[in-house]
Amino acid sequence: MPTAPRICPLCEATCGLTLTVDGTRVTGARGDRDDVFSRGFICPKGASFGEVDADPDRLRTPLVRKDGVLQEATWEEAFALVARRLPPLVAEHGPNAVGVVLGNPNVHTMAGALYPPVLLGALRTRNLFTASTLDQMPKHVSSGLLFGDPFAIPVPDLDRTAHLLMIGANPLESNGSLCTAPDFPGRLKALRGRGGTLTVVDPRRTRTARLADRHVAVRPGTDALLLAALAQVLFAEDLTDLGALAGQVEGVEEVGTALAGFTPEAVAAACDVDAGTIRAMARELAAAPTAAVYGRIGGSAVAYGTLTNWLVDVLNVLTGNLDRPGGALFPLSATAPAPRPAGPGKGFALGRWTSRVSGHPEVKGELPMAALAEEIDTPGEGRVRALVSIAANPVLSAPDGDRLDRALASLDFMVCVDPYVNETSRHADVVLPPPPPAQSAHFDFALNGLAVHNQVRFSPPAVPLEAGRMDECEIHARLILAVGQGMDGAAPDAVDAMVIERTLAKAVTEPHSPVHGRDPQEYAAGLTGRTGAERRLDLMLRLGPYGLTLDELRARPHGIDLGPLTSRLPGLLKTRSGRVELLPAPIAGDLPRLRRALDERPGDRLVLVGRRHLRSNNSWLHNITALRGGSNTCTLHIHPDDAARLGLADGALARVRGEGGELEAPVEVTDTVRRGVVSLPHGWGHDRPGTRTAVAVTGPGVNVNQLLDGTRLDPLSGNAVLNGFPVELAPSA
Ligand SMILES: Nc1nc2c(c(=O)[nH]1)N[C@H]1C(S)=C(S)[C@@H](COP(=O)(O)OP(=O)(O)OC[C@H]3O[C@@H](n4cnc5c(=O)[nH]c(N)nc54)[C@H](O)[C@@H]3O)O[C@H]1N2
Ligand SMILES: Nc1nc2c(c(=O)[nH]1)N[C@H]1C(S)=C(S)[C@@H](COP(=O)(O)OP(=O)(O)OC[C@H]3O[C@@H](n4cnc5c(=O)[nH]c(N)nc54)[C@H](O)[C@@H]3O)O[C@H]1N2
Ligand code: SF4
Ligand SMILES: [Mo]
Repeated sequence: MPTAPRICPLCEATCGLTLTVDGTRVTGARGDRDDVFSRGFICPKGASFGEVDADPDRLRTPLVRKDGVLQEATWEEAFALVARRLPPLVAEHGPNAVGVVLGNPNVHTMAGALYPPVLLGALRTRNLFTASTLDQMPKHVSSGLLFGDPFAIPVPDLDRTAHLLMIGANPLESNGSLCTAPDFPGRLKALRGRGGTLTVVDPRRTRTARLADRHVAVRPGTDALLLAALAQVLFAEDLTDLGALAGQVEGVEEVGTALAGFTPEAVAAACDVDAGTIRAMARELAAAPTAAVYGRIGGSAVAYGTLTNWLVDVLNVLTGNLDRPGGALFPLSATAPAPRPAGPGKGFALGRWTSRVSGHPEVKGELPMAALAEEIDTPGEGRVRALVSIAANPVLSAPDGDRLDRALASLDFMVCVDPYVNETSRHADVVLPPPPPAQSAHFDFALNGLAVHNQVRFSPPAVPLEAGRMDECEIHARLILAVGQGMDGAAPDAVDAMVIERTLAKAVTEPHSPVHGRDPQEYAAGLTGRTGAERRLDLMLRLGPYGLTLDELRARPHGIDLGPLTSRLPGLLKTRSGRVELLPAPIAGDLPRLRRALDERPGDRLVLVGRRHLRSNNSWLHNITALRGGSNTCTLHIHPDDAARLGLADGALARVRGEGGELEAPVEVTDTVRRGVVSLPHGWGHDRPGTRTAVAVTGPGVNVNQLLDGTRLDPLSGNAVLNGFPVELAPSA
């Protein structure tokens, strides 16, 4: 049977797969042993690529609402309806009347990387909501403030570090995040194997925690206190050593002063971690020949998310580990802009405008996803009346899905780019379905910039596009043409030609550009690629730091190794000072809130945290039979002591109440979760009417985010607090 290489789009690890194919059908998937990065690794999700690809519930044609019902339609009808409905709404109510929602899979498609910025340029709306404010926005804010660039995200140098301090991440289930590393488990084992050490901070004894030398079962939401105390010990015991960073960082002493009150003794009770352990952790971090501090969802989607993410890099700086091999380094992807000469930049501004209803500050041009419902259902000037939603299911992934569900039903118009009719897209007037992944080309624009090793790979479509299907890049381009002004009748490639023209017009004027002084039209004519999207990729590669071309990538189907991560300071800094600004004003302004947390104690109150399962992926893989069952279920984890105190038996139903609502979930008594904490996974609750996911509705689970009302946010980033919020529990009647 013929085979085809394909990068897996199902998580951030970006493993290379070898698909066996039969016509347009994928009959099998195995790890590609020749892949320069993943070297044969595969997980159960990747192994189910064929089932994911062939899911019979994937839409084959666009749907258009007729007589209140979503019905099959032609592409022409679907885009014509968008063109007829959206522009008049904008003309009447202004650009902010159209909201845009961008979900997680956009980071896993070429279309999702290349077209949303163009769409937003055409719509000129300030109502942009993305999965970032349910996820990593605190990291963007921290990086924006520290380095002047919200996308300058250091990743732990997994393969060379001697000590890894991991905060609120569980890569044995998630396979890693903001740290692209195929076979993360193997890389952690290799760290231990070469004599390195791993500390995991997590209120649950996860599979990752079980691999660790030290597991610290912190009280949820208190990591900022814990990390502040680690920094305090470094200052107090004279253990700071900036190494090569000295002279490139300002504000070090000021951080020492600001954190002086966060002694291990002062934070111990709030974190429920004894002061001796905290001191030992700080000394280990300082003593390690190289070390990296790394945090993810458990340190991000929390009340002090930005402070936690800031402290992660403060610790990397104070121990001299930022930007050095074995520490936390900035990757350099093949499509990144070629490095500029070092010097001061424009810095990073927060809150250039605020949301209409609650006055949330914008961050990176985005408003909090948790505020989407109120922007739709609160009457008044500037209300969101129509929505373009691409690869998102916020009814399940964002707080208070019931309110959002009602809000979506009230919209004047909604268009979704999504392969399924699910909890969110069931409200659409038009659904534009992308083809299954095997029929799409693949390139990791974003994830290569977060990878623990510099490399580049391109997958052409593994199988031909089925008749009647439309490539997702073309869907996005046609959507832009349908909503944009003045491009009526243009072919979709015109969108790409326009982007190429603009990019080159600027690049030819830049002295450090490889195309400086060239004729833009002549250069554009020489780009290769089957499609406009591929020609854009070709251009980005050529303008990038390695001067590659798409043809070179095509000639190396298992990828090109671009070498280990290297130091990138001071060139990548874009702060106004041209240095790392260790104590930015917005951070200093949020520290009093953290000081108040020193005195907070939950008492008997339970708090809830999330969890992920290796065979899940947020809300949309529950329709794949091969990935269901076993331990991949929506149960409430609770410690035996808490279960006994509350009269909850294993397997019984518990009633869980939170600020946003109530639900009932089966109890799973387990001492892997610490006392005072319960855990429910997210992405479940597939029991709403009108969806077309036949497997997901059997055993739908419950929507944990219904326990939230959308008001708990990290104030600096607008990120939703999805971990460490209070709940009340009782046996179900
Ligand atoms: N309680 C709690 N809630 C959470 C989290 C948590 O830890 N706890 N995690 C949060 C995080 S980190 C994230 S990223 C969000 C994710 O939340 P969302 O961004 O809403 O992502 P998904 O739930 O994965 O939904 C993805 C949608 O994209 C569609 N899709 C799949 N493949 C494609 C494709 O190739 N193209 C297109 N156009 N669409 C596609 C799916 O059908 C689905 O409708 O959830 C957040 N919600
Ligand atoms: N199999 C699978 N893989 C995935 C996904 C998936 O849904 N399934 N989703 C993908 C996405 S969108 C993302 S963003 C990544 C996320 O990647 P990770 O962050 O590695 O994912 P989680 O498994 O949610 O790990 C978060 C951990 O934080 C812990 N935690 C909760 N609250 C706290 C706290 O207050 N403090 C500390 N220290 N820990 C806490 C939880 O117990 C949990 O073990 O995973 C990606 N990969
Ligand atoms: S680890 Fe992620 S990228 Fe690799 S096979 Fe599994 S789902 Fe795919
Ligand atoms: Mo995420």
